[in-house]
Amino acid sequence: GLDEFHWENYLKETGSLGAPSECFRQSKVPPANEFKVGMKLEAHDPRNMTSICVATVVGITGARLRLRLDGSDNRNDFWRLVDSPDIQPIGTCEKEGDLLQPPLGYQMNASSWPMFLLRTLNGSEMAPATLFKKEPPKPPINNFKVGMKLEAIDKKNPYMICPATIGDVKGDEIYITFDGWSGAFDYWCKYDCRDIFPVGWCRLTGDVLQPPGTQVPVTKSIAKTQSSLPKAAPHSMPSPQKTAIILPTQQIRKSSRIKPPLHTS
Ligand code: MLY
Repeated sequence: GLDEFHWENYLKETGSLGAPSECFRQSKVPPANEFKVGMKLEAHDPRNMTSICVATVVGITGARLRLRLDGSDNRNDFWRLVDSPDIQPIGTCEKEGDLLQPPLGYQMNASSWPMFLLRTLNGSEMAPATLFKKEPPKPPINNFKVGMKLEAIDKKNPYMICPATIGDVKGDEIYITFDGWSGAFDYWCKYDCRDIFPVGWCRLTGDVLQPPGTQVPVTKSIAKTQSSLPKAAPHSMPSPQKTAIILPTQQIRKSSRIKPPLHTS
């Protein structure tokens, strides 16, 4: 539709550039996702990274897997890339002389764990080793610059990948700001963080890219791209400050957050 999000238009409108793909710790060609829902694997428990647990693929989204730890509930799902070092084939743990652990919040009595493990793996489809891809190498240095655009995972809503901008750079750290959102979701991370992707990643992988928020107007960057735009009379140049784009959805979104009064009659 007309209101669909397109990076090409958006980069032009905001006078910005995507961060070069070499900046990211991601494969230039995104890894193929050949996993299937129901397959089991080993995963580090995100709530207790030292323990390795059995996980089931409960969803596929682009190059990522939606995972649920066996013996845990459905409220702690997490997402991992198929080339994440946090996942491995069933049997890896044992081969390395480790034991598969119950997840944090294992709902049953701890003494039931060995039998639970046996039953959960018995007759299950185990993801073959060939589906796990090697983690790409770290780029040697932090090459991100303030203003560069990217696609980033919203850590508070980790199924969401959203248009974002580098807001700050300090040593090996970068500040991820979410376009159109007030700042509540922004975060610092290492430049080689696996949660950030070059512009176009979602289109390539088939993952869902969220549209920018409508909370705050998107900053239009200054001067540098004006030369690349068609010549216009100086008075008709857009303001280099902020371009206010007030969409009707802003009102809808805002008001939907306010709970209506309870009617007693
Ligand atoms: N339900 C949440 C979702 C916010 C997502 C923000 N991300 C995309 C930066 C809300 O509307 O507050």
